[in-house]
Amino acid sequence: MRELIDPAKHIVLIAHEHPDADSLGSACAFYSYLLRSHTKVTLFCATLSIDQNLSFLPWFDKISHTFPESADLAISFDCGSYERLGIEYRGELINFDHHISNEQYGTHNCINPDAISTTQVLYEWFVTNDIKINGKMANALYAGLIDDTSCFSDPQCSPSTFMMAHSLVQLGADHAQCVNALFNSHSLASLRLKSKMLGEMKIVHNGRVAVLEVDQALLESTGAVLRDCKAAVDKALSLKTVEAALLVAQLKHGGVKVSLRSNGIMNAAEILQKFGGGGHRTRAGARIKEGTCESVSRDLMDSIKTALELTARVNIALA
Ligand SMILES: [Mn+2]
Repeated sequence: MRELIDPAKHIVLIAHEHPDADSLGSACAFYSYLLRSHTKVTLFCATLSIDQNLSFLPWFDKISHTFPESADLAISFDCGSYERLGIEYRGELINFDHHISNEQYGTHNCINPDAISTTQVLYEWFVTNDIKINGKMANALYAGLIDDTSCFSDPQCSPSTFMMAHSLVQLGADHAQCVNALFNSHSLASLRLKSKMLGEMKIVHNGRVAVLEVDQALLESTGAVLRDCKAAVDKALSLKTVEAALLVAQLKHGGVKVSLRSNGIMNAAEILQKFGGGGHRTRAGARIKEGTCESVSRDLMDSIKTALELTARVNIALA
């Protein structure tokens, strides 16, 4: 990897569209590192209106929405598919990621599906390559770690997760700042939306599946935005009997956005891959261009039920 990075004249770091703290945190940490050796580095994101809760990340004010023509190397972070980059670029590309569904679209792919966040993939890369992690880098890497683990509540957290957290806090990551920005800075609109969504949530399939549907009217009446829907679907999964939570949200310009959460019994990424999406075993997403909330919800419910039945049968066979 370094043989590609060292001679590059203009490197572009790409966070995916509608970035979260993992994607943007990774790109920001890498930006800090590259400033030591390179004069031309661009921090790029195709989305114009980035969640302002992420503005505590270092170099947030450096984000550019124009892809530079002179780029001779691009590095993407946390982008499971080429489409998520939000641009057309066919040059040299390093792909850092942890999605099990990653399409390996890079000319070089550095993917670890066992890593809990892309910032973990990066942290391990820095450590292996003997690269000093300064306070800014530590904070950006830590932000991605707590975002992707929902502040260490993900059952997949392992000793390596806590070792990484321990070391990043020692290196200068600010736990209070990250937690407050990512978990304690809700807008009133997002809380109103969450309460309405949970109020209208349907529990089906013997209490094993929660379904939440959101249309544009609900977003407008609460003043919330699409990314605010995430909190309710995560909450739905916390119900004792629920094994899968499905969110189907109507998009402004046609099509629907789907988010699927699983307690790990069913593979969410596998299901949404059939619908052009991807992600992880416990969290996956897709944007479906054709169809309405009802039709997509119906199609997906069939796949979810089949997957749950299949795991039940496997469990009986193993018992
Ligand atoms: Mn991630």
